[in-house]
Amino acid sequence: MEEHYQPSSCETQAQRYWEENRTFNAVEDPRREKYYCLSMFPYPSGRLHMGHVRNYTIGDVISRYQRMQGKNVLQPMGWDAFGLPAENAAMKNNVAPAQWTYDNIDYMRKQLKSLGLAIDWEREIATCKPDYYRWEQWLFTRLFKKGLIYKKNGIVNWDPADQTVLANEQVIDGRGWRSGALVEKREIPMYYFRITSYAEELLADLDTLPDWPEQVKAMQRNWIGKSRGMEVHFPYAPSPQPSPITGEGVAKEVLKVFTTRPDTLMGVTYVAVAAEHPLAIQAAAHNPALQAFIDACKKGGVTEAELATQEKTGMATGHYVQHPFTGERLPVWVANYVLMGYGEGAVMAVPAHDERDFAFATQYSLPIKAVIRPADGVLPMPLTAAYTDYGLLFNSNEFDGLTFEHAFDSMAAALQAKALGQPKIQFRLRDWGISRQRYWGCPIPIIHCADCGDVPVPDDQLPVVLPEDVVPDGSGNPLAKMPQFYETTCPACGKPARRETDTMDTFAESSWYYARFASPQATTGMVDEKARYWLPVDQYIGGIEHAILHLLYARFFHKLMRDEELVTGNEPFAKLLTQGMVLAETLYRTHPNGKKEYYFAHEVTLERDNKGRTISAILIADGQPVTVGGIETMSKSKNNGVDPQELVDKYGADTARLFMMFAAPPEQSLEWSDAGVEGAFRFLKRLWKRVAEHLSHGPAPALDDGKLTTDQRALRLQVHETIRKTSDDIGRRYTFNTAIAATMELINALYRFEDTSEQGRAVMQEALESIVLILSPIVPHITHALWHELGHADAIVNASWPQPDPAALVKDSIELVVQVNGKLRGRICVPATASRPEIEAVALADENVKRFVDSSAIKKMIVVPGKLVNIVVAG
Ligand code: ANZ
Ligand code: ZN
Repeated sequence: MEEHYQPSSCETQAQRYWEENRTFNAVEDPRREKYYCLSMFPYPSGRLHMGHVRNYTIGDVISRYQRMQGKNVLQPMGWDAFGLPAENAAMKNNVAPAQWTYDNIDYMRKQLKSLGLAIDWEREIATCKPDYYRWEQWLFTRLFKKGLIYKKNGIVNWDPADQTVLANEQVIDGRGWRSGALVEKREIPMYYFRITSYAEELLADLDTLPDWPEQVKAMQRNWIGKSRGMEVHFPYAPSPQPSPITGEGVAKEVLKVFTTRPDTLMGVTYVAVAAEHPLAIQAAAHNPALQAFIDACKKGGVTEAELATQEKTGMATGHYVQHPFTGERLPVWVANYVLMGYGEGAVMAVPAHDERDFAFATQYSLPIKAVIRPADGVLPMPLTAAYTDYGLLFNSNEFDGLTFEHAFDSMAAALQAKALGQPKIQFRLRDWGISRQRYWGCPIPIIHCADCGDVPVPDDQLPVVLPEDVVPDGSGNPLAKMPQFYETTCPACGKPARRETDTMDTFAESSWYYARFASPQATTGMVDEKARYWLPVDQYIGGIEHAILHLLYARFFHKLMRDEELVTGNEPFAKLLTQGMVLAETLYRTHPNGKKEYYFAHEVTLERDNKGRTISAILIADGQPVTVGGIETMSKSKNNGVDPQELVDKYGADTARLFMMFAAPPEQSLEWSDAGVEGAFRFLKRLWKRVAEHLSHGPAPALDDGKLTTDQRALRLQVHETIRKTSDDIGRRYTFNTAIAATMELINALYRFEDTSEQGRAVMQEALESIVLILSPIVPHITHALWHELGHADAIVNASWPQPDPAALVKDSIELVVQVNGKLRGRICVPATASRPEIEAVALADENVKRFVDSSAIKKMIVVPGKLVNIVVAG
């Protein structure tokens, strides 16, 4: 055996062995329990970053552990290959997005392989390949025919200089990121997935996922946002154009609002509509001031956060509606705090009981009418703020005195009797717009025919192949300038027709890749019957940044595919782990203009204290100090990223993996530390050395547990306690760090154990084998080598997880707590075979116990075997 640990040769050999033996190729076997472990696949940006390494190491440890449990494990890998960065890189370097993407994939695949991940590479998928996206197109056509995909106008960011649609992230301070031109909003037709049809199920099924983090489920519930409320109709008289609606005369039309507080209905003093509401548009037709106000509203942000913080402004339309019960005339206002996309795009405003309405009414001197009071008192009048709690109704005629629940039912009945409203469940979730006016994505399989309308591409014409040799120039979608792409014939009538040139949101591809991995080469469908064997994913691992959209869309797709009878079960991911961020210290100088300039660690000389913490830093270039900033997420903009490749090149993949798993539990953030990396490397060297030292005494004889000395038994006890503890840490709790800590303690004990007798070596052999097995999911290369050195012909990757030996776990001595009158006063250690009087004697001899016990006052002693001694004293 080599005297010293040499990571690179260990790693090459182990990886070659796995590759030659196709060790990780997953084959369906109904007789074996399957385990599908999936880490979120990467976007092929060019190089792996530390977040990837962490994510994939966690998945790998879990996969390898499950394999050692005898499960039939599938761990696949692929590429989320469509998307905007490829187009940006294409423009910058004048290379086609396809070429750029495939080159990146080749490089990153090599990097992933160098990490020694137990991946079935024969299942690799790249979502930009026609054999993948053809099935997405196929599903699209099915859903389109079912009405689960439909077309409507949507609003996009339009860059008038570049004549192109911009993604939200391409709009910086209201201007196009390349042109600097002021961005406009444009309405264009787009396709939408009717995800709202599944809102109820997407919400309810969260309760069937006990192994998802509560936080993620809460975020999803919030996003889906179910509200129980009432639709209320406010009648108004339709006015023959162009005279304004007056609210007088015969009220034939109704303005609908959605409210969660129908109990406040008698407190409505005005009605507010969104700037895009038809009533607003109608009223503005003859009111230039109102039109100007509406235009100004549209310029503002549309996100909820922006709406919540912006100043509330509004303008009266001059129109009125009638209160559904009293017939009172209520003014209609346009208000910027009303969203067109929610409910009916209109609200019944109750300033006394809604904060936004209160602020608005105060600003525009609109009446405030209180109708809800606390159950145990009265409202302080005049109101200085909205009273938003539930309470009892007053000022509400026949509804006076009712509680919220009773008022809800009574109002519902009264409204329904007049056909002016009914209870309604409202979701915050919107339908998913998937049209993107971009090149590098999956073409939407629709053909536009002047006679037949939107015709889905027939199956035998799929896939609609995206040409791969295109270099976009930033001015509009290149597909729309390629007649060879868009000129086609109508599949229905055969006349010339135009192919859709929009591509799909790339969230579509990542919504079903988990299923495709079950049968990645299937040529007859999205998946084949193998999906029944592998799905659902038993363990899914990825970043918390995907807690809402990606996971919601994937859950939605699973239900869509289930309803197409492609998969079974209601959910794609049985268990979810969201790993924490990788952080590192920042080094910077603040320039006089306030800007920070960040430095790489290699540009400075660091001085550290004995705990490895940085105390000061000097820039090598000029010898002057640099500020040691806080610990922040590794990022390009802060120059605090550590390149995993450098780490692997310098120490090997095992050190990188060990450090990642030791530095923090997977769900917490992980602080980068060079000292920690060196510590991980030293530990592996120590392990290697201990095995080499042990083997230098020749092969160990068989262990005979009847012949062990006390010390030998003590070591065996620690070995088997370590097995028991690490099984729980790795298998159930996923606290890989504490498992590693336990093996470190065990190695320390092995260094203290210098017994080279026959049985001493037998115990040592067992201890080393156990450590090597326990660590093998975490550091698979070094353990591959050590396992062979320890005398095993078969590879460790085929070995089973070690089992604790109950006989070894029997303790020679046990610890008992000693109580005096029920209070904990000491701990004693007695032989496991000690008799009752012996235990009592040891308890009474304990120094601390003696301070609380006057032996003449002892009334009785209770001994609970294996647990405690309670001494009852008088006084
Ligand atoms: C009257 C009322 C009185 C309201 C009151 C609240 C308190 P959630 O819980 O999110 O469903 N609303 C309805 N549609 C809106 C829109 N398009 N834009 C902005 N706000 C809208 O919220 C429902 C409440 O939000 C509704 O109940 C409505 O105001 C408002 F004391 O109606 B409420
Ligand atoms: Zn046609």
